[in-house]
Amino acid sequence: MASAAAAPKSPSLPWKTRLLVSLSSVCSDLVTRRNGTLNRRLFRLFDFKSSPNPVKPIHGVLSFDVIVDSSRNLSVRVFTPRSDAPTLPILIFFHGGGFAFLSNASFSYAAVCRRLARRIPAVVLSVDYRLSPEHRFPCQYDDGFDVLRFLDHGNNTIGLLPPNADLSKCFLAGDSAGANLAHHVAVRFSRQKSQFQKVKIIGLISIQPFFGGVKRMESETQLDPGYIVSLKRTDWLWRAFLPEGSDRDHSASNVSGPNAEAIAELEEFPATVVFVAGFDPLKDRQRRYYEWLKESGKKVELIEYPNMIHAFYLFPELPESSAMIDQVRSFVFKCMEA
Ligand SMILES: *[C@@H]1O[C@H](CO)[C@@H](O)[C@H](O)[C@H]1NC(C)=O
Ligand SMILES: *[C@@H]1O[C@H](CO)[C@@H](O)[C@H](O)[C@H]1NC(C)=O
Ligand SMILES: *[C@@H]1O[C@H](CO)[C@@H](O)[C@H](O)[C@H]1NC(C)=O
Ligand SMILES: CC(=O)N[C@H]1CO[C@H](CO)[C@@H](O)[C@@H]1O
Ligand SMILES: CC(=O)N[C@H]1CO[C@H](CO)[C@@H](O)[C@@H]1O
Repeated sequence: MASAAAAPKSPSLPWKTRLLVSLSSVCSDLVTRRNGTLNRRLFRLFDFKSSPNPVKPIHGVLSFDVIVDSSRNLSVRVFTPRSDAPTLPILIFFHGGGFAFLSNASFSYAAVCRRLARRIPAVVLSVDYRLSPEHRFPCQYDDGFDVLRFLDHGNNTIGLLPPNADLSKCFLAGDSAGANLAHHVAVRFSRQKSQFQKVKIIGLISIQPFFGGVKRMESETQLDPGYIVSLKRTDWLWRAFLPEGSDRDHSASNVSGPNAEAIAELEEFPATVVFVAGFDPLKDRQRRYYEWLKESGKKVELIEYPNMIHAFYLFPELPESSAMIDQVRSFVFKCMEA
C-alpha cells in the first residue's frame, strides 16, 4: 500500500557526493584481495594526504604531528584552534576505514578534524593507529589506549597542547571503525581509571560505529549493498581484523552479543552520543548499541539522520554534515557543564 509519508527509497545526494561515494567503493574493492591481503601500494594512489600546517593557520587552525612511540610508528596529528577560551576540551579522534584503510593524514579526515577543532573549539588529536590485516586486534585498541597513557605521563604534553587545553576534559571520538575503537578504549580506560592522574574522559562521541555479528540484522540485508558499506566489504574487513579463527560474535565486533564484556559495573564509562543514518546498513546494530548502553545504565543519546548514508559527515557539501558537527559541539558543552 503506497503512503504519502513513506520513507524515500534512496537518499537525495548531490552528484558530486554520489561520484565520490562510488569512487571510494570501487577503490576499496580494487585493493582488497581475496586472500585477505591488501594492495597498499595501489591504495596509496587513492588516499590523498594532507600535510600538517604548523606555521600558517588554515581557517584559524594549526596542525602538526607528534610521535608517541617510534618503535611502532604511533603518532598523532594535533589540530589546535586559535582560541582564547579559558578552557579547551580535547578530542581524541579515531578515523574510520574498517581498521584497514586511511590515516591521520588522509585528506577528508584532516578536513573534518580541522572543522571540529574550529567549530567546538577543541584541540583535536587524530590518532594514527596501526592497520589491519598487517596488524590485527587488539593492536588498534592498544594504540588508542597508549595515546591516553602518553597524555597522562610526565611532561609529554608540554609544547603539544596549548596552555588552555584541559586534560580533565577529554572526549573519545570516532566514526565507523574509529567509533568501535573509541568504545573499546573507553571500556579499557574505565577499568584502569585509577592509573591516570590527569586524563579524564567525560564523553564518547560515537559516529556511525562499525559493529558486526554472525546473524545478519534486518537493515544489513535490506540495504545491501549500501552506499560505501556492503556485507561483502564488511565481512572482508572483520576477517582481516579479528583474530584468526574467531567469528563476528567476537566481543570486539559484537559488543552486546554472546561474548559481550559487561559494562554495567563500569561507573566511569562516559556519557555517549550515537549518530545513526537511515541509509546505513549498519543502523540496526548502532541502534542496538544505543539500547545496550541504556540497559547497562549509561547516559546515552541517539541522533538519527533518516536521509543520510554511512560516512555522510565527511562530505562538507551536505548541510547535514555541518548540522552534525554542531550537535557534537552541543554534546561537548553539555558534558563540560555537567
Ligand atoms: C595474496 O595475493 C597477492 C597478489 O595476488 C600476493 O602477492 C600475496 O603474496 C598473497 N598473499 C598471501 C598471504 O597469500
Ligand atoms: C615505520 O614507517 C617506516 C616508513 O613508512 C617504515 O619503513 C618502517 O618499517 C615502519 N616501522 C615499523 C616498526 O613499522
Ligand atoms: C617535568 O618538568 C619539570 C621541569 O622541567 C621537572 O622538574 C619534572 O621533573 C618533570 N616531570 C617529569 C615527570 O618528568
Ligand atoms: C599511515 C600514515 O600515513 N600515517 C601518517 C600519519 O602522519 C604522519 C605524519 O605526517 C606520517 O608520518 C604517517 O605516515
Ligand atoms: C551491537 C551488535 O551488533 N549487537 C548484536 C550482537 O549479536 C546479536 C545476535 O546476533 C544481535 O542481536 C545484536 O544486535
